[in-house]
Amino acid sequence: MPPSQKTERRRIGLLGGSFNPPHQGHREISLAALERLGLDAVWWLVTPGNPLKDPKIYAAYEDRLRLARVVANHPDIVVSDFERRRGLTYTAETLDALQAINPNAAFVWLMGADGLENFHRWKDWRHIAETVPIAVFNRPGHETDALASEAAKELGVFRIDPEDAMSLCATEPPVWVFLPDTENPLSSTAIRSRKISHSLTIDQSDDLIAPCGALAFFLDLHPDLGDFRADVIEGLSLPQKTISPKYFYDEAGSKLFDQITELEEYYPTRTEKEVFLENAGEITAAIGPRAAIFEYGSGSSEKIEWLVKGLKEPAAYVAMDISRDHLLENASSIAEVLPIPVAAICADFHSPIELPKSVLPPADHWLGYFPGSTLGNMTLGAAKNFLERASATLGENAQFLIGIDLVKDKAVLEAAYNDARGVTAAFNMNLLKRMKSELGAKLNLDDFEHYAFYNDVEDRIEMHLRAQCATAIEIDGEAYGFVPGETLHTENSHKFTFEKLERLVNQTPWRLEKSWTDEKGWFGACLLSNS
Ligand code: AVJ
Repeated sequence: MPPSQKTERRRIGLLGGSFNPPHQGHREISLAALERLGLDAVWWLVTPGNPLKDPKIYAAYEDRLRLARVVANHPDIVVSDFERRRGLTYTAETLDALQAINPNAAFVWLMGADGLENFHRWKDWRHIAETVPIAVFNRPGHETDALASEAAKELGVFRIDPEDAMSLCATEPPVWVFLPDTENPLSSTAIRSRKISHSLTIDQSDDLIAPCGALAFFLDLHPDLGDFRADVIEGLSLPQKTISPKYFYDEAGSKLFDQITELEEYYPTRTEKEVFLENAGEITAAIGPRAAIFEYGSGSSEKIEWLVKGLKEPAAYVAMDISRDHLLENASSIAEVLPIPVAAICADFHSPIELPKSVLPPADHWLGYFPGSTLGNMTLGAAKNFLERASATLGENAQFLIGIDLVKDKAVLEAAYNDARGVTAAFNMNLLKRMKSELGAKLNLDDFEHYAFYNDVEDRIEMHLRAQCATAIEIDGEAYGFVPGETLHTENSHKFTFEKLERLVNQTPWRLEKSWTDEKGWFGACLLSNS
């Protein structure tokens, strides 16, 4: 690793314990560590203890956590329940887990002199000493016993002078320092007034949990999941009956969509993959080094792997999706395989999103990532607003990589939404099934048929549910009548030309930097820039 990068690593002191109760000694050690070791932050790792052994202590965990935050009372001391979240009891395991999810942090283990006396009894204590530098802070009356302890003796040759404490974090372990004068940290006032956008980890708010399992953070913006009943009633009351395509994706609908992506006729998924993989070298070169990636609507987080492999020193990957549980599951599993910090935000991209950038290692710039041609589901006005919000979220000097489905032969387009096996029809009809089962709607499924066509005035595929006879959908005692041939509009899927996309983009802070397509020109990848 080049030296410039090493100095950028966040220096994080770790103070573990039961904090039962937390007291000023914890705080003094932390303040001394911030100053003497030049740390960016200290994390207090409150250990849950063994729940089987002492359920009473376990029950008090929330109290210990809360009290620790009160006692810490410092912007650079972060109280973390990481061990409880991960179900970890041994420091050796905790360190491995923390390093795995925060590869850019320089961790140092902090302990009081009393801790050193017993250190050789800790599970895998030698592994700990080989994993992180250690700083031992004197506690009154413990100096002699601590320095005579088994661990102190065995690690004797690795002890450095207190004068060199500033270099401890950057020294390859095993290495340790004994600081004899902890009691009076010289200028804790100075430390207190220091403003650092500190750690890779905060978990002081209910909405921002960091770290969260394998994730560097999880931010819950509590997206409005929509009220299916209210939206159906409102949509059925419009002159052109309409319902948002977001209601396609319940469990059955999501499974049907996955099947659609495998269909012979449905070229977009497969062609997009081809465009991204065939041009990966050029795309990742145009993105440049040390980008942090924010994916809109990350779904199963499959498409991030198209990029990460080729990117130079990617800084982080933040997955965003509206479905909380799937997001946590998918982001957590991608976190295990990606070599960079992974985080997740539960949000709706139709609302503003603020990225907690300071919780991640610093990036050269942010890259928005929006594959899947989902931009095409929005009206042009909505797409414009979305691009504006994205520029605000990603910040100055950002890039935005978007997948768009391109205008092509009408027969190809219409076949993709009228597959021979009727999977798209089932996907569309699933909305009516949901109305029956979830809203108790009275309707006759056989009265409706799947109807999809290319509207070449608007350049879009439209999907509708069309009444084959005079019929009605009855909800809450109210009947919404259909004359024969009348439709319920369920989705728009806009198709672009690069020129049309550029016209749209030019009405926003973005400019089209570069674009790629496949041999047939069926699908496009566009790289935008707002600098
Ligand atoms: C996931 C919105 C890109 O518009 O092609 C597939 C959804 N609808 N078949 C698309 C969809 C019908 C798909 N998007």
